[in-house]
Amino acid sequence: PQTLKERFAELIPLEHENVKAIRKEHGHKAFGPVTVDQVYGGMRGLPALLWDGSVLDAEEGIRFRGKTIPECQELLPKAPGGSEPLPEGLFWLLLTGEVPTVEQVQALSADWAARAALPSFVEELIDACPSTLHPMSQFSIAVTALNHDSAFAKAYQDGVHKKEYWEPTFEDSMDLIAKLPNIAGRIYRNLFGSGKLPAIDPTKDYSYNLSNLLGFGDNQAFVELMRLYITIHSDHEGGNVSAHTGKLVGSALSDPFLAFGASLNGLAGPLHGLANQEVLIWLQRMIKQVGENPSDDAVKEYIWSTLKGGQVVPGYGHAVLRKTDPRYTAQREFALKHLPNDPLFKLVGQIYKLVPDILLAAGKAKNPWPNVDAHSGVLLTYYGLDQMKFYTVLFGVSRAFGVAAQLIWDRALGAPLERPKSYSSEHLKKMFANR
Ligand code: FAM
Repeated sequence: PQTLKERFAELIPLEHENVKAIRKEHGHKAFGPVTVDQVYGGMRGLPALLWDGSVLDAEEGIRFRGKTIPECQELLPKAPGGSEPLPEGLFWLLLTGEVPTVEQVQALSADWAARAALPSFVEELIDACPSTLHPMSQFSIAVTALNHDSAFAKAYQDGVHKKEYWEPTFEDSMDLIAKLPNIAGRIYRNLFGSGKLPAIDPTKDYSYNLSNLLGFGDNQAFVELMRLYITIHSDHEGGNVSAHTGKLVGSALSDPFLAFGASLNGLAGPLHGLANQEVLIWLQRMIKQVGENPSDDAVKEYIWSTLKGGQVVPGYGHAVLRKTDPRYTAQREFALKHLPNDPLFKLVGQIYKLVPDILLAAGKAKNPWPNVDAHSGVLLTYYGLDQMKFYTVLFGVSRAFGVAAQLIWDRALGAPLERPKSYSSEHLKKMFANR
């Protein structure tokens, strides 16, 4: 079957024509005013980025190349006997906009398995990290160190023509994605496990190999969870901190390892990817205070105490979404199917019933509904992966799919260095004094 690289190479000239036509017809047209509040307020809603892989609708949630999560679950190839989409198929979709065949997905699984081994110095770097160093910092160190063998960095030094930038970027991106299970598995084993790491099984899919490296390979339901987890955490349009960071750093022609290392540092923030760890810490604290079957009043009291303490309720709210995150709903459906009676799952459902009204009553959050992080830790805990400091590493493995797909397209389309204008407050006061 045609490989991903061959199909992608065919699509590049078509996309160049598409962009040229759009800029010819619309290039001079304006979106509208940019307000001073947007400059002070984190650029909310500012039209600033282009990314065809996924778009986030405030009411509907994410669409990957126009397809909702349920549509991806239905259309993307599955593993034999599995019912969740294979992330290999999601990556093919993000990059090409097309649904691959099972054979094409199997070839991608095998290609990634063949690229999975880490340089020994990277293994030693990970092993040298103290157990007190957060898994996300260890993850970022290891990914950045992969720059050592970057095909793009080498090609650039060798004077590659800018029309060819996409090719070594593609190779680095394949290597990046392929090496994440061994990095994540090694960090997990060093912190929480023991013994020798299992070898990558070249006949199995990506999610199986990741699960196996974490010690859950023989748990079919966990492997299925990984397939769903990696699919839904992969991309969330271009403006979220980790995707936006990767794009920005890549625009300086830093290779995919340096760019994704930067993404991981953004993902490690409590308002972004670290929220999935924060949710579990918040839940455990609540259980310590009100027990495992609390009354609604006790839960309400705990939620209010969080807000009164000047903290955020982790797993709720979103900078773009204004409805329940479909990534939350997809996880809820998985839980209803696999762990309907789990006490922590029931608690998440009870909190879902109570938080939105309280956030609305508190009157600040623009979106009182749950996001992807409100549910993910509960599923992982159920299967025994209850070390919450590790959760954002799994989020990072998945987000590499979206960041890498963007980097490949950016280099293929010759995306320029990103350099927005900044102003001082004094300057703004003068600019708007008489308007
Ligand atoms: N709990 C308490 N207050 C919240 C809140 C929440 N869940 N969500 C928003 N607010 C507050 C926010 O802190 C701000 O207060 P201040 O004016 O005092 O700064 C106010 O409501 C207006 O904020 P907003 O416009 O509604 O939200 P933002 O677009 O500024 O921020 C989030 C969006 C996601 C950072 C925010 O909702 C939040 O902090 N949520 C909790 C952390 C979390 O779950 N993050 C994960 C997001 C997820 F999508 C991801 O990236 N993994």
